[in-house]
Amino acid sequence: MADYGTDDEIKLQEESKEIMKSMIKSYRAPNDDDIIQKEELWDCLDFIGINVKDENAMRAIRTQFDTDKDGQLSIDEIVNQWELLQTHSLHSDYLLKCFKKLDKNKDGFLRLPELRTILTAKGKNQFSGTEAAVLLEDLMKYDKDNNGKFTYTEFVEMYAENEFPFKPKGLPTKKLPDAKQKMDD
Ligand SMILES: [Ca+2]
Ligand SMILES: [Ca+2]
Ligand SMILES: [Ca+2]
Repeated sequence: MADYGTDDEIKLQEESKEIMKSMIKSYRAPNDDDIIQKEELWDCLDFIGINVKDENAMRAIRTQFDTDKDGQLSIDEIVNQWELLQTHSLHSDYLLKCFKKLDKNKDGFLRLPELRTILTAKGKNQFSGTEAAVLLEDLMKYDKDNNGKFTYTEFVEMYAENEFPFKPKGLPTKKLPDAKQKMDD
């Protein structure tokens, strides 16, 4: 059975996903298609245990979790990304702020040079060039679509898997890691 022990370790089995999909379908009108409309998104997510904090967090869901970029969220997109949606919803303030900070050139992706700059910036969490290179190479496993950069959802997964070098110790806070706060180039 899935382990719901901690926020950082939220996993859902394939079987559970199928159950969740049919739950959503049965909850909706029989003639509805598999697209979750904007106005029913809050309800639908709430129904499967995802409590979206605010409009800001919801906007990120509508844009970042639309995997096939067709402008809509399907039941599959929601259920297949349930763990990531859960992590996003639990930590949306922190994650969105952190992503925005890290995405220096504001293109919506975290690119390796952006991350390298953060990691090697002066501060008490400073990495050497070599350490940063090793770390980034390891993090590339989260580059699921192999395009050499991280989307928001890939970034959320990195965070969920607790392999997030930019995370402050202990519980996430709105405070950014020291390494980033002290960028004084
Ligand atoms: Ca879609
Ligand atoms: Ca960027
Ligand atoms: Ca990627």
